[in-house]
Amino acid sequence: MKEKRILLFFSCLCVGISLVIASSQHTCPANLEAKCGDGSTDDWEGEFFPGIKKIKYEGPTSKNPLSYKWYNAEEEILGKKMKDWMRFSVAFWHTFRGTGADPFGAPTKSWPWEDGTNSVAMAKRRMRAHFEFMDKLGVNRWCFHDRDIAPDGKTLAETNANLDEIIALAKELQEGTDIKPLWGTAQLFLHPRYMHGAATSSEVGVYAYAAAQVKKAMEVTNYLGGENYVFWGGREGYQTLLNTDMQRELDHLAKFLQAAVDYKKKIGFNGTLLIEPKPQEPTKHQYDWDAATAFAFFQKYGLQEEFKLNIECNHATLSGHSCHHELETARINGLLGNIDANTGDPQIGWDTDQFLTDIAEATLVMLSVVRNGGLAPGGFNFDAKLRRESTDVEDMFIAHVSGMDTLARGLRNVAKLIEDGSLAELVRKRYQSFDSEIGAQIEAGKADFETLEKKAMEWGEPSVASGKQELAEMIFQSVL
Ligand SMILES: [Mn+2]
Repeated sequence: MKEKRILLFFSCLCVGISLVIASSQHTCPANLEAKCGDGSTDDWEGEFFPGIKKIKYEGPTSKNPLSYKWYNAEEEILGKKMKDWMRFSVAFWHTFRGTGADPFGAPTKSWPWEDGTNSVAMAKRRMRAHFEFMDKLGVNRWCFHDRDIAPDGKTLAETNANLDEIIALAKELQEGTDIKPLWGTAQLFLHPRYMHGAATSSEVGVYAYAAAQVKKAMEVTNYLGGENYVFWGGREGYQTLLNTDMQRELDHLAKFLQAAVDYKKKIGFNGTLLIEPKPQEPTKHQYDWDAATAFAFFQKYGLQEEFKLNIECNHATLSGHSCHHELETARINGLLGNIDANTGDPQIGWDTDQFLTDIAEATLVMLSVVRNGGLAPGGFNFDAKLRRESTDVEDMFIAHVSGMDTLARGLRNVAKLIEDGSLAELVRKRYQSFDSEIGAQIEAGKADFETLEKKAMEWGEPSVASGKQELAEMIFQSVL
């Protein structure tokens, strides 16, 4: 059934792409006065978003959809500027490569700067649009997969040359700004060669190809001043254990990650390496199931000092956890490095990657971030796409403004929770019996079973206080 769905997805995608190509003629942004390249060169001088001015903070009473109501970058909250708590970044793949295709339908977006090709010239124009978008949004970080920003060539060498050309342009566009990548990564899941996985493929040639791709992606991320490097094991997992040597695949994955650590040190890349857990999709079982599974994997292979986690809210819910659970699991183990700020749909069963707009969830997310003392050198990236039915250029801005405002509002709510203090007091009181002499002995690992049995005999039936769950919820609701 699943295979049929995937087949359907690809056939839809192909039909969609050929439709777009067949019907496409060269288009320019709406600003027709601007110089418009013919698609074969990158001599682009036009404005891609001519009707949109820089997005500004206008406060919660503003009705302007192209303004921030809660995110005020320079405002200080809990001892840090909002921009330093949030460290927002634009995800190139969703924002500029998202087509609106889903498992049942063709692409719906036809952005005015797209000419229907996957050429290097088109990649350059798209990169220019991306930089104008960041500038107007007021976001100074971005993240990318190697293959989203530059097209595949006929050979690996040609592909690397394509990537170099786009990276040179990105470097040029970054110059004189404070823009840099929050992180880079290698796309190791789209191409058919990766159908059995990359680092966990049964084919040694694929393992080597993936290593070469990660090597190059780490080099260009470092060259652009990227602060982190992410591994999402797109197809690192299995479909059936009947044909899978799970132990051998996990050993291969660990060797691959260790080689990445070694290469990072060799080239002097100081960025944090991040693993992004996900339970399933596209494989039936992904090896980085959730934060706890990834932590166990790190410990088994001695990688816990070299990696942190990039927690994605939609992946958290797919694994049967809340986003807050995954963030706290990562945080208490010293692994919270970055957040893919998105959300799933409570009724749709797959990874829908929607912008996070639930204020309660955003407040819980920000509670973990504040407890973590921030995310730096990590941050937030919007691993979120416009809905299939949102097809106006303006929607790209509105979606980001809405996602950023929701998290900013979450941060403001956390400040209120901390200032109010009653939730922390409720938790403190709940555990106060451990503030006793015997409690301290237990926590210091000095209370053996004989000592505890003596206490249990002496005390008789223990008294058990109310958990106050409804009160905790009432306090939490009061700040939303
Ligand atoms: Mn996702």
